[in-house]
Amino acid sequence: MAQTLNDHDNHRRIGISFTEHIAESQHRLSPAARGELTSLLLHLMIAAKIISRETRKAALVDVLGLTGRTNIQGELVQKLDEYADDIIIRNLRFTGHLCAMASEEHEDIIPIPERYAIGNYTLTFDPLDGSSNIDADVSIGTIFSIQRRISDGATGTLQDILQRGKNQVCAGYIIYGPGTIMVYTTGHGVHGFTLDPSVGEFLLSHPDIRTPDEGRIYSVNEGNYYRWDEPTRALIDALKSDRNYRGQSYSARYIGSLVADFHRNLLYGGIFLYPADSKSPSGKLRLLPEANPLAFVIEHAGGLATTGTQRILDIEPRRLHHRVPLIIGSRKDVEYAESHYRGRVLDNAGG
Ligand code: P6P
Repeated sequence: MAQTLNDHDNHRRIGISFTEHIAESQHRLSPAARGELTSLLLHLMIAAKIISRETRKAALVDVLGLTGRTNIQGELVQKLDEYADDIIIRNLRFTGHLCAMASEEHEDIIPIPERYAIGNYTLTFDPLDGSSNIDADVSIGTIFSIQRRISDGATGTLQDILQRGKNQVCAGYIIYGPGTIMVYTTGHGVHGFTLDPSVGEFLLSHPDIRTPDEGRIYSVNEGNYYRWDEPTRALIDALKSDRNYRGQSYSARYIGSLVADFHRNLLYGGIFLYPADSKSPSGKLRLLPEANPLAFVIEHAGGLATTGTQRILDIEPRRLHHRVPLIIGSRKDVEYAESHYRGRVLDNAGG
């Protein structure tokens, strides 16, 4: 007996392709849409598939690279994050959907070459975050943020890129780990897709992700402890003990790869922190290609993202590589963290 699917829920059917999911969602949510954002995302997924394939070879190439041979795979020997950056630019610039791009790897915005049409969106991305971990085969990821252009000139401008995170129309990431998983939101739920290499498609594996209201995991580089301010030290000391709003200690989990730490906490619950410290007074992570897209995802999954005193998505970007402290994850855990920076720490009763 063929399973009869409730059409309304077809877009939640495990195994549905990303292509079908995004087309159905677009039709359901904005029937008048011309499919520009859908097409943009499909081209981004092609780039992700190529990056996934190359990251799997990277370890092999590193071995080959040790022979010093400069064979066809020499192309792969170049820094993998530069490779990923190039793949994304080449696969997106011709689509006619973008007016400009910005990459963590480039000091300035990336214009669309004159030979291509200009579109109504911008793409800001971190092509391969955590790539210093690739030699140890640790999960790494691509993070992306899409905004609607606001300028009206012939080409996109920095103004189109320097928009608040709350204006994003779409954001997400691809994590290259034991599997390659793409997580995205357009503001209507957060959905995860797993790449099936035998099909060459991202298939729905995590429909409607909701992050737990409170977790049992905290993720921070404790090697920075003596560079933190007092509220940050007090917060981490509390999470490590039972002297916190939960009355029980948290487990420490820190991979040192933002997308991997974020993805685990998104699914299991918990809090990730990269606070400001005496060495990085504005924090280490970048607002536009990292904090904003992950904040957009976490908020649409029921969580929060803050600097400790300000909602990430409300921050007015001052420059392309604007850095911010980032505290992100389960709602109650982030609220508890914020209470330390307000000077009135929430107690067990959350009072
Ligand atoms: P630290 C990787 O270099 C990265 O940009 C993020 O992926 C990660 O969360 C952070 O830096 C790790 O930084 O100082 O703890 O090594």
